[in-house]
Amino acid sequence: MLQHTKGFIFDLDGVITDTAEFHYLAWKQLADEEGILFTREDNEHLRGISRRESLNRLLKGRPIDEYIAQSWMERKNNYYKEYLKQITPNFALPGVSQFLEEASKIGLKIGLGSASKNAREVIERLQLHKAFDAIGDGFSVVNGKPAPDLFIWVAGRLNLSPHEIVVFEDAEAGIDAALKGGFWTVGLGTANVHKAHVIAANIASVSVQTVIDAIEQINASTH
Ligand code: B16
Ligand code: MG
Repeated sequence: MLQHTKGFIFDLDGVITDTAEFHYLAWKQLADEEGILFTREDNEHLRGISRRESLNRLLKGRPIDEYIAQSWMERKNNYYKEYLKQITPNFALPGVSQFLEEASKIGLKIGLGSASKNAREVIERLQLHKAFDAIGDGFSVVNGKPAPDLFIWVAGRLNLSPHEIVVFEDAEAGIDAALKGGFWTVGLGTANVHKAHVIAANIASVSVQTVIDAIEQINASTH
């Protein structure tokens, strides 16, 4: 069978590493200082969502002036960046670097598609930046996930079409974005990823070949 999968795009938080806890601690500090109730459960709904949209959800409809919104986001980001200093290559989730190596060995192009404006710093601290042929982050497009724009932007950088790429995501907003863009999808973890073509617990529980085979099989059965 002619392999039609030519590239992989990975989300960052929840797929390559787990920065969700740092996002939680940083938002929590801001929320506590401002007397806003914010729980770990609330934080689960911020997965894959931009910083601005996260603040809107944190405020639960409470209106604030734009200059206050900007200063709160800056404060949260400063707290978050302090946590990022702890990141070393050991913070990559299990199996990630082997998976990336395996994928590039068989000639797949590899992209990153993260909503985070800190994605480059994180990927450099993980010492994984050399594994990526293209990095799309929170600065790349105007419309973030669940809009498909970011993944389409990365696909363009990889010189591939969406139907030649598999997107790995841990968040509903990310799976929706990838499906809207016409990508193949692998949903990872415990959040709401049931719409993905293939579902797995994490990267360590799949191999590059099992993912390709599963996608090729679905593709063959729908043509
Ligand atoms: P920043 P991903 C996302 O990363 C996080 O899941 C989300 O919680 C965060 O709000 C967003 O990045 C923006 O992050 O404030 O650093 O720009 O999952 O798309 O890699
Ligand atoms: Mg994510």
